Amino acid sequence: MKKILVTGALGQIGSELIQKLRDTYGEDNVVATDIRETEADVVKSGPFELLDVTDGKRMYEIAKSYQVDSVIHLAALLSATAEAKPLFAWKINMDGLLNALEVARELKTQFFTPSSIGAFGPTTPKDLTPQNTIQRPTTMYGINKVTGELLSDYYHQKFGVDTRGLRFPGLISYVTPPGGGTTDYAVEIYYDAVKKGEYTSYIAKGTFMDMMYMPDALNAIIDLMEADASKLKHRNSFNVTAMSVDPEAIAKAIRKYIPHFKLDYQVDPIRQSIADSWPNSIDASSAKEEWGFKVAYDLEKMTEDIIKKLKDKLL
Ligand code: AKB
Repeated sequence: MKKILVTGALGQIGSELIQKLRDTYGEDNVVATDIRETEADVVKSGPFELLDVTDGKRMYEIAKSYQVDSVIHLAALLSATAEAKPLFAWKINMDGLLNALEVARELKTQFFTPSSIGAFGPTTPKDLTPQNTIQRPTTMYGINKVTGELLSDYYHQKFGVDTRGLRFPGLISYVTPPGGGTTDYAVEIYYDAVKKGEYTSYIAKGTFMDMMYMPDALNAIIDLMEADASKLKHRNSFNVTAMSVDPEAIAKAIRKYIPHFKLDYQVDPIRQSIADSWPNSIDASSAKEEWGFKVAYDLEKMTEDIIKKLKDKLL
Protein backbone atom coordinates (compact mmCIF):
# COMPACT_ATOMS: atom_id res chain seq x y z
CA MET A 1 0.00 0.00 0.00
CA LYS A 2 1.36 3.40 -0.93
CA LYS A 3 1.17 6.71 0.98
CA ILE A 4 1.71 9.47 -1.55
CA LEU A 5 2.45 13.20 -1.37
CA VAL A 6 1.38 15.12 -4.48
CA THR A 7 2.47 18.69 -5.26
CA GLY A 8 0.53 20.91 -7.67
CA ALA A 9 -2.62 18.99 -6.76
CA LEU A 10 -5.00 21.62 -8.13
CA GLY A 11 -3.39 21.72 -11.58
CA GLN A 12 -4.55 20.02 -14.77
CA ILE A 13 -2.99 16.62 -13.98
CA GLY A 14 -3.23 16.82 -10.18
CA SER A 15 -6.93 17.49 -9.93
CA GLU A 16 -7.72 14.23 -11.74
CA LEU A 17 -4.76 12.19 -10.50
CA ILE A 18 -5.60 12.81 -6.84
CA GLN A 19 -9.06 11.30 -7.25
CA LYS A 20 -7.69 8.30 -9.13
CA LEU A 21 -4.97 7.73 -6.52
CA ARG A 22 -7.50 8.05 -3.68
CA ASP A 23 -9.77 5.53 -5.42
CA THR A 24 -6.79 3.19 -5.91
CA TYR A 25 -4.87 3.52 -2.62
CA GLY A 26 -7.47 4.91 -0.19
CA GLU A 27 -8.41 8.53 0.47
CA ASP A 28 -6.23 8.94 3.57
CA ASN A 29 -3.18 7.66 1.71
CA VAL A 30 -2.96 10.55 -0.75
CA VAL A 31 -1.81 13.91 0.64
CA ALA A 32 -2.70 16.66 -1.81
CA THR A 33 -0.73 19.91 -1.65
CA ASP A 34 -0.93 23.16 -3.57
CA ILE A 35 0.05 26.80 -3.17
CA ARG A 36 -3.63 27.80 -3.03
CA GLU A 37 -6.72 26.37 -1.45
CA THR A 38 -10.11 26.16 -3.19
CA GLU A 39 -13.45 24.46 -2.76
CA ALA A 40 -12.30 21.74 -5.20
CA ASP A 41 -12.96 18.05 -4.42
CA VAL A 42 -9.20 17.48 -4.21
CA VAL A 43 -9.13 19.70 -1.12
CA LYS A 44 -12.20 18.17 0.49
CA SER A 45 -11.94 14.46 -0.32
CA GLY A 46 -8.83 13.66 1.76
CA PRO A 47 -5.74 15.20 3.38
CA PHE A 48 -4.80 18.60 1.92
CA GLU A 49 -1.94 20.96 2.89
CA LEU A 50 -0.94 24.37 1.61
CA LEU A 51 2.56 24.19 0.14
CA ASP A 52 4.79 26.52 -1.87
CA VAL A 53 7.23 24.06 -3.48
CA THR A 54 10.10 26.53 -3.17
CA ASP A 55 9.81 26.03 0.62
CA GLY A 56 11.79 22.82 1.02
CA LYS A 57 11.52 22.78 4.82
CA ARG A 58 7.73 22.81 4.75
CA MET A 59 7.67 20.15 2.03
CA TYR A 60 9.88 17.93 4.18
CA GLU A 61 7.75 18.52 7.30
CA ILE A 62 4.51 17.63 5.50
CA ALA A 63 6.05 14.49 3.95
CA LYS A 64 7.52 13.44 7.30
CA SER A 65 4.36 14.05 9.32
CA TYR A 66 2.24 11.94 6.96
CA GLN A 67 5.03 9.30 6.68
CA VAL A 68 4.71 9.17 2.91
CA ASP A 69 6.56 6.55 0.88
CA SER A 70 6.07 8.20 -2.53
CA VAL A 71 6.33 11.75 -3.86
CA ILE A 72 4.63 12.82 -7.09
CA HIS A 73 5.94 16.27 -7.97
CA LEU A 74 3.62 18.02 -10.44
CA ALA A 75 3.92 21.71 -9.50
CA ALA A 76 5.51 23.56 -12.44
CA LEU A 77 5.04 26.42 -14.87
CA LEU A 78 4.20 25.29 -18.43
CA SER A 79 6.04 26.28 -21.60
CA ALA A 80 4.38 29.56 -22.63
CA THR A 81 4.35 30.99 -19.09
CA ALA A 82 7.95 29.90 -18.60
CA GLU A 83 8.91 31.71 -21.81
CA ALA A 84 7.20 34.88 -20.57
CA LYS A 85 8.87 34.69 -17.13
CA PRO A 86 12.07 32.66 -17.60
CA LEU A 87 13.78 33.48 -14.29
CA PHE A 88 10.63 32.86 -12.28
CA ALA A 89 10.20 29.58 -14.20
CA TRP A 90 13.72 28.51 -13.29
CA LYS A 91 12.96 29.20 -9.63
CA ILE A 92 9.62 27.38 -9.49
CA ASN A 93 10.53 24.52 -11.81
CA MET A 94 14.07 23.85 -10.61
CA ASP A 95 13.98 24.83 -6.91
CA GLY A 96 10.67 23.00 -6.57
CA LEU A 97 12.08 19.88 -8.23
CA LEU A 98 15.27 19.88 -6.15
CA ASN A 99 13.26 20.27 -2.94
CA ALA A 100 11.03 17.35 -3.93
CA LEU A 101 14.03 15.18 -4.86
CA GLU A 102 15.66 16.02 -1.54
CA VAL A 103 12.51 14.98 0.35
CA ALA A 104 12.56 11.69 -1.59
CA ARG A 105 16.25 11.18 -0.76
CA GLU A 106 15.94 12.04 2.93
CA LEU A 107 12.78 10.01 3.53
CA LYS A 108 13.75 7.22 1.10
CA THR A 109 10.52 7.49 -0.89
CA GLN A 110 9.69 6.60 -4.46
CA PHE A 111 9.60 9.64 -6.77
CA PHE A 112 7.73 10.62 -9.93
CA THR A 113 7.85 13.85 -11.92
CA PRO A 114 6.71 14.50 -15.48
CA SER A 115 9.05 15.56 -18.25
CA SER A 116 7.62 16.68 -21.60
CA ILE A 117 7.99 16.71 -25.38
CA GLY A 118 9.31 20.19 -24.53
CA ALA A 119 12.58 18.49 -23.54
CA PHE A 120 13.31 18.20 -27.28
CA GLY A 121 14.45 21.04 -29.52
CA PRO A 122 14.83 22.12 -33.14
CA THR A 123 17.85 19.85 -33.76
CA THR A 124 16.00 16.74 -32.47
CA PRO A 125 14.75 14.39 -35.24
CA LYS A 126 11.15 15.58 -35.81
CA ASP A 127 9.33 12.40 -36.79
CA LEU A 128 9.03 9.35 -34.56
CA THR A 129 11.54 11.03 -32.26
CA PRO A 130 13.55 8.23 -30.62
CA GLN A 131 13.77 7.64 -26.88
CA ASN A 132 17.48 8.50 -26.83
CA THR A 133 18.30 11.39 -29.12
CA ILE A 134 19.56 14.98 -29.37
CA GLN A 135 18.07 17.22 -26.65
CA ARG A 136 19.01 20.86 -27.17
CA PRO A 137 15.74 22.67 -26.32
CA THR A 138 15.57 26.41 -27.00
CA THR A 139 12.90 27.26 -24.38
CA MET A 140 13.31 27.82 -20.64
CA TYR A 141 10.67 25.12 -20.06
CA GLY A 142 12.63 22.66 -22.20
CA ILE A 143 15.86 23.49 -20.39
CA ASN A 144 14.04 22.88 -17.08
CA LYS A 145 12.69 19.55 -18.34
CA VAL A 146 16.03 18.21 -19.62
CA THR A 147 17.67 19.30 -16.38
CA GLY A 148 14.88 17.55 -14.47
CA GLU A 149 15.43 14.31 -16.40
CA LEU A 150 19.17 14.47 -15.67
CA LEU A 151 18.72 15.38 -12.00
CA SER A 152 16.26 12.53 -11.52
CA ASP A 153 18.76 10.13 -13.13
CA TYR A 154 21.46 11.55 -10.84
CA TYR A 155 19.37 11.05 -7.69
CA HIS A 156 18.84 7.44 -8.72
CA GLN A 157 22.47 6.71 -9.57
CA LYS A 158 24.07 8.70 -6.76
CA PHE A 159 21.61 8.24 -3.89
CA GLY A 160 19.58 5.19 -4.93
CA VAL A 161 16.26 7.11 -5.04
CA ASP A 162 13.62 5.18 -7.00
CA THR A 163 12.98 8.02 -9.47
CA ARG A 164 10.62 7.59 -12.43
CA GLY A 165 9.22 9.91 -15.09
CA LEU A 166 7.37 10.27 -18.39
CA ARG A 167 7.86 12.68 -21.27
CA PHE A 168 4.25 13.76 -21.60
CA PRO A 169 2.82 15.14 -24.82
CA GLY A 170 -0.03 17.70 -24.68
CA LEU A 171 -2.63 16.36 -22.25
CA ILE A 172 -6.29 16.79 -23.16
CA SER A 173 -8.94 16.79 -20.46
CA TYR A 174 -12.38 18.26 -19.75
CA VAL A 175 -12.08 18.53 -15.95
CA THR A 176 -9.47 21.22 -15.17
CA PRO A 177 -8.17 23.44 -17.98
CA PRO A 178 -4.39 23.66 -18.37
CA GLY A 179 -2.78 27.11 -18.14
CA GLY A 180 0.18 28.61 -19.93
CA GLY A 181 1.03 25.65 -22.17
CA THR A 182 1.69 25.52 -25.90
CA THR A 183 -0.60 22.53 -26.44
CA ASP A 184 -3.52 24.16 -24.54
CA TYR A 185 -5.24 24.88 -27.88
CA ALA A 186 -6.11 21.18 -28.09
CA VAL A 187 -8.23 21.57 -24.93
CA GLU A 188 -9.69 25.00 -25.78
CA ILE A 189 -10.83 23.77 -29.20
CA TYR A 190 -13.20 21.25 -27.57
CA TYR A 191 -14.62 23.77 -25.07
CA ASP A 192 -15.25 26.35 -27.81
CA ALA A 193 -16.65 23.72 -30.19
CA VAL A 194 -19.27 22.74 -27.61
CA LYS A 195 -19.97 26.28 -26.34
CA LYS A 196 -19.76 28.34 -29.55
CA GLY A 197 -19.40 25.99 -32.51
CA GLU A 198 -16.18 27.75 -33.54
CA TYR A 199 -12.56 28.19 -32.46
CA THR A 200 -9.71 30.51 -33.40
CA SER A 201 -6.45 28.61 -33.10
CA TYR A 202 -3.21 30.26 -32.02
CA ILE A 203 -1.31 27.27 -33.44
CA ALA A 204 -1.04 27.16 -37.25
CA LYS A 205 -2.62 24.61 -39.57
CA GLY A 206 -0.19 21.77 -40.28
CA THR A 207 1.64 22.03 -36.93
CA PHE A 208 1.68 18.45 -35.67
CA MET A 209 2.30 17.69 -31.99
CA ASP A 210 1.74 14.62 -29.83
CA MET A 211 -1.29 14.51 -27.54
CA MET A 212 -2.84 12.09 -25.06
CA TYR A 213 -6.22 11.91 -23.28
CA MET A 214 -6.01 12.42 -19.50
CA PRO A 215 -7.35 8.95 -18.49
CA ASP A 216 -4.45 7.37 -20.42
CA ALA A 217 -1.96 9.78 -18.81
CA LEU A 218 -3.21 8.89 -15.30
CA ASN A 219 -2.97 5.16 -16.02
CA ALA A 220 0.54 5.66 -17.40
CA ILE A 221 1.68 7.38 -14.17
CA ILE A 222 0.30 4.59 -11.99
CA ASP A 223 1.56 1.81 -14.28
CA LEU A 224 5.07 3.28 -14.30
CA MET A 225 5.07 3.77 -10.51
CA GLU A 226 3.97 0.15 -10.08
CA ALA A 227 6.37 -1.26 -12.70
CA ASP A 228 9.09 -3.74 -11.78
CA ALA A 229 12.19 -1.56 -11.21
CA SER A 230 14.52 -4.23 -12.57
CA LYS A 231 12.90 -3.88 -16.02
CA LEU A 232 13.36 -0.09 -16.27
CA LYS A 233 16.28 1.13 -18.35
CA HIS A 234 14.91 4.65 -19.01
CA ARG A 235 13.64 5.56 -15.57
CA ASN A 236 13.03 9.26 -15.91
CA SER A 237 12.19 10.11 -19.42
CA PHE A 238 9.93 7.60 -21.15
CA ASN A 239 8.44 8.93 -24.40
CA VAL A 240 4.65 8.37 -24.23
CA THR A 241 1.99 9.43 -26.72
CA ALA A 242 -1.42 8.48 -28.08
CA MET A 243 -1.69 10.56 -31.27
CA SER A 244 0.09 13.11 -33.43
CA VAL A 245 -2.38 15.80 -34.54
CA ASP A 246 -2.67 19.30 -35.97
CA PRO A 247 -5.65 21.67 -35.45
CA GLU A 248 -7.29 20.49 -38.71
CA ALA A 249 -7.21 16.85 -37.63
CA ILE A 250 -8.95 17.69 -34.34
CA ALA A 251 -11.50 19.88 -36.17
CA LYS A 252 -12.29 17.00 -38.55
CA ALA A 253 -12.86 14.65 -35.60
CA ILE A 254 -15.10 17.25 -33.88
CA ARG A 255 -17.24 17.73 -37.03
CA LYS A 256 -18.47 14.15 -36.70
CA TYR A 257 -20.43 15.36 -33.65
CA ILE A 258 -20.72 19.12 -34.37
CA PRO A 259 -20.97 19.28 -38.20
CA HIS A 260 -21.11 23.10 -38.40
CA PHE A 261 -17.89 23.52 -36.32
CA LYS A 262 -15.78 26.32 -37.78
CA LEU A 263 -11.99 26.59 -37.26
CA ASP A 264 -9.96 29.64 -38.14
CA TYR A 265 -6.51 30.90 -37.20
CA GLN A 266 -4.80 33.81 -35.48
CA VAL A 267 -1.32 32.48 -34.91
CA ASP A 268 0.54 33.54 -31.76
CA PRO A 269 4.21 33.87 -32.82
CA ILE A 270 5.59 32.91 -29.41
CA ARG A 271 3.60 29.74 -28.90
CA GLN A 272 3.99 28.86 -32.60
CA SER A 273 7.77 29.10 -32.37
CA ILE A 274 7.73 26.86 -29.27
CA ALA A 275 5.56 24.33 -31.14
CA ASP A 276 7.86 24.50 -34.18
CA SER A 277 10.82 23.55 -31.98
CA TRP A 278 9.06 20.38 -30.73
CA PRO A 279 8.70 17.01 -32.49
CA ASN A 280 5.84 16.18 -34.88
CA SER A 281 5.55 12.73 -33.34
CA ILE A 282 7.50 10.70 -30.79
CA ASP A 283 8.28 6.99 -30.56
CA ALA A 284 6.96 5.34 -27.37
CA SER A 285 8.42 1.87 -27.95
CA SER A 286 10.75 1.89 -24.90
CA ALA A 287 7.75 2.57 -22.61
CA LYS A 288 5.85 -0.28 -24.30
CA GLU A 289 8.76 -2.70 -24.00
CA GLU A 290 9.95 -1.84 -20.48
CA TRP A 291 6.65 -1.53 -18.58
CA GLY A 292 3.82 -2.28 -21.00
CA PHE A 293 2.67 1.29 -21.78
CA LYS A 294 -0.62 1.32 -23.70
CA VAL A 295 -3.44 3.75 -24.39
CA ALA A 296 -7.18 3.24 -24.65
CA TYR A 297 -8.00 6.46 -26.55
CA ASP A 298 -7.08 7.53 -30.08
CA LEU A 299 -8.29 10.84 -31.57
CA GLU A 300 -11.72 9.47 -32.55
CA LYS A 301 -12.45 7.74 -29.25
CA MET A 302 -11.20 10.71 -27.22
CA THR A 303 -13.28 13.17 -29.25
CA GLU A 304 -16.45 11.12 -28.79
CA ASP A 305 -15.90 10.94 -25.03
CA ILE A 306 -14.82 14.54 -24.44
CA ILE A 307 -17.67 16.05 -26.46
CA LYS A 308 -20.22 13.97 -24.59
CA LYS A 309 -18.70 14.95 -21.22
CA LEU A 310 -18.41 18.64 -22.15
CA LYS A 311 -22.01 18.74 -23.36
CA ASP A 312 -23.09 17.35 -19.95
CA LYS A 313 -20.83 19.87 -18.18
CA LEU A 314 -21.44 23.03 -20.20
CA LEU A 315 -24.90 22.86 -21.76
C1 AKB B 1 2.94 22.63 -22.61
O1 AKB B 1 2.36 22.84 -23.69
O2 AKB B 1 3.71 23.41 -22.07
C2 AKB B 1 2.70 21.28 -21.95
C3 AKB B 1 3.70 20.28 -22.39
C4 AKB B 1 3.58 19.60 -23.70
O3 AKB B 1 4.62 20.01 -21.67
N1 AKB B 1 1.37 20.85 -22.22
